[in-house]
Amino acid sequence: MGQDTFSSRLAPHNWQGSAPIHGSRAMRTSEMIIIALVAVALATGGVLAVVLSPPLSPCAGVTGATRSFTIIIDSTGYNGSLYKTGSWPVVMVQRCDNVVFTVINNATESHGFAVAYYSNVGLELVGGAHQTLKFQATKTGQFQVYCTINCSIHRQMQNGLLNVT
Ligand SMILES: [Cu+2]
Repeated sequence: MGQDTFSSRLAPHNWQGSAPIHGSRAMRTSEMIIIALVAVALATGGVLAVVLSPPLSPCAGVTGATRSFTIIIDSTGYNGSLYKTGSWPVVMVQRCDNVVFTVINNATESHGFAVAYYSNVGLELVGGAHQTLKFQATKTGQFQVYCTINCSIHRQMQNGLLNVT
């Protein structure tokens, strides 16, 4: 500010001296534009960060109970599903529970074990294998439990149900 006053006083006597006044004004304008651009960029970045950051899990900070289930696969399907009509096996948990499936394939052929939404890829178990599938049941609803390998009893291994309430 003091410098402007000094330059203004010089201006009538020294046109060269007046040049820096316009120069410094121009610089201040460009500085303001840069600051404005930075501010816009920061604001946009902030908005993008909010938009792009993944939503918090509905179970964040919630320690759900652990619910363990054993699934035996053999020539009668999942826990005897060959002899059941309707959904079988049916597993009931509460939202945010930690679900643990221990899957034991007592058959000689390979079988799959998938849970819709939670593990669509699921497990693949060769004959005699056992594996564990774990997840937190963050979403309520009814989710199909099914075999993913085209086995000899495939149709009777499509109607398992996980019920999350
Ligand atoms: Cu199958």
